[in-house]
Amino acid sequence: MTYTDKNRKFKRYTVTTALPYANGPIHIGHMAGVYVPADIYCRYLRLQGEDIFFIGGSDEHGVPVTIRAKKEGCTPQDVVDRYHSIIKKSFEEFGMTFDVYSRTTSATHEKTASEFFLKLYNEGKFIEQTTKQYYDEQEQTFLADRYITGTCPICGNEHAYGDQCEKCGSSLNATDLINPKSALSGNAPVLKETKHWFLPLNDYEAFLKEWILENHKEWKVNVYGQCKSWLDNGLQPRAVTRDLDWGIKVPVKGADGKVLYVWFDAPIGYISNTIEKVGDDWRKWWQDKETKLVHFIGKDNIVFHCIVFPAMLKAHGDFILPENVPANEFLNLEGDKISTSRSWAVWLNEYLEDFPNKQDVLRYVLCANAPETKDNDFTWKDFQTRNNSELVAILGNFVNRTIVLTHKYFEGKVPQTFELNETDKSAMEEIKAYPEKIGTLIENYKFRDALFELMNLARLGNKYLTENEPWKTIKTDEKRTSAVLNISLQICANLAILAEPFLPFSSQKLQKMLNLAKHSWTQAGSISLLPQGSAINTPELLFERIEDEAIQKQTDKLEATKKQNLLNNAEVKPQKENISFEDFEKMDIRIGKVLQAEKVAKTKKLLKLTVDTGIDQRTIVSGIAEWYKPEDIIGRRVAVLVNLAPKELKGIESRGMILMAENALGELSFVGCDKDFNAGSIVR
Ligand code: B3M
Ligand code: ZN
Repeated sequence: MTYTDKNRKFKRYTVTTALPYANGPIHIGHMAGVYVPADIYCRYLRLQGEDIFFIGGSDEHGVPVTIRAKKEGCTPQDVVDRYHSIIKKSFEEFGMTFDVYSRTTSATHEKTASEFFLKLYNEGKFIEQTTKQYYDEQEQTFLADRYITGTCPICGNEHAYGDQCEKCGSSLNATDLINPKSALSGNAPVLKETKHWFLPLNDYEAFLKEWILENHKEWKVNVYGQCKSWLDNGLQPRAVTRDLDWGIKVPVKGADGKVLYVWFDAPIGYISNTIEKVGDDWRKWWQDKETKLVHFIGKDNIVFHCIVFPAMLKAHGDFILPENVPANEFLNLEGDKISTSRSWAVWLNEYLEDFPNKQDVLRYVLCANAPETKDNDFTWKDFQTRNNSELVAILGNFVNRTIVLTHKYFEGKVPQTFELNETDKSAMEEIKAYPEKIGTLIENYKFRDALFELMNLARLGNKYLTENEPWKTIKTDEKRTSAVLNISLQICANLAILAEPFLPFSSQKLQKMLNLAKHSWTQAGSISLLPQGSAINTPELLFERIEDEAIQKQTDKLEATKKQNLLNNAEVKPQKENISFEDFEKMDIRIGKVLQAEKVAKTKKLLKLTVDTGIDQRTIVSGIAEWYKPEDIIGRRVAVLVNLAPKELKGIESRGMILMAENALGELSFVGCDKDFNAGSIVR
């Protein structure tokens, strides 16, 4: 095995994945950014026989949870109970091989995090500082940044949050907002003094600079770059406590109403979860220099895992530091930023309802398109193409052809090789290189490239089979056919082993089909994985085509979300200038009944209506054809402005106007009369 992280051999691995906030289900952005790569890494290491501990868990403190609780009218505990189990289930269903998946509301975590804080507190590692924070006098509570909204001083967006403007992306301080308002009471908050504990990050600057900028030049460019920019700008003390009633109580006197800042307790959650699972044995995973610690996270968590948490660990003194933090960039969805609050996401639980048993397809697409070096876009079209033209057409097709032919010509038994010719030998050489090629890429966190190489092995198989045409040679040369199918089956067996980290469900299925015994990673690369004469099972399709209708259903769903978001965020038009009652009285509005309706030729929008106004039966041309079919509105009662000056439209004289309500999307709806009133009734 080649070790590229500074070429150092470690005894064991501790691998962590960002603890998702338990305020919503898991979506494809989380999976592509963090969990798919981490699971590939851990499955691979296990196949290499490495000793690893793989940690996950839910982050259950913090303001996002309290906001969701407020919205839903329940307690924060209700929220985290619900989402923790949804998230945990999704991870299980997608084959995540965590050694532990726990939560930061556990008793073990409370104890571990409190003790961590106390050690630093007792050793004088914090500074106490009194600052002014926004306070809601009506609710008698300090306000977290997320609970304050106001106008962004940069772009003028009136709905910016106290920590960030989602419109222009600027990060803000609550005190930067113009016209700040409390999200709790709607009142303007006041500034009030409050005491907090700060970790003086500036004291760790020199250490961090040397540790990262000098000693970890091998970190991913995006990670190293972000660290460098933080360090170049100079570090400031950071508050590790908050005025909030949801979280771990600050375990010292005089700290009533204060809790540990969620970003102080959450990373300690990695340690607590280990303790919860393995008891006293936890130390070897966190305190032994022979252990390699790797954090899988998304780019918004870089500063916490590369700067703040290492400074905490350093301040504590007993811990190892991460060897690597292979953070990914973001995955977008159909061109837009994924957002839980705007429901712009593909949720794992919903995906599995629509695509049952297709976990590997999603794992494949998210890895093939992972945002490893830059933000990337997930589109349903690409999902379909990758399934149909890669998984089905390349991998599935090769395996299927091989197994079907083996049954056809050799009664489902692995045939003999006899003599290998030059083509076979060169195929053999190529196969031999794959385990190391793919493994090295995985060890260097290049999961996309690794997956691409796996598919190259399937491509090699397809090419080998196509060029050697066993369906032709069977008529003249059974020995040759036998050799070709043997080698093709051996390639299938190699694929079954090497695909395990990426496509665990399909790999299992394939191993079963081949009756392949359990192998380690390094045993792959050989062409004697399947003994001659051993029986293989009947072929089952590894992947199936995904048709247009299934994709259409998903894009329709997203369209509906987009529409709903537009409606939710639509600005209400400001009120017009006042008018007198006399002005209003000039309008003669009546209830009319639609007698006839037809489309106006050569127009998209117009309907020609005959309306009984009570006064007369008249023709009115109305721009509603996109929203109503003529046959559906006959007999309908509508509001008509009858004394509007007549106007010719497309050669038809229109006398009056049908009143319509219009929403933010420009959709029209009749303004009705919900009782059976006569035509001619007045509206006023
Ligand atoms: N819950 C943030 C996030 O989900 C946070 C990660 C904690 S890792 C210790 O992006
Ligand atoms: Zn802004």
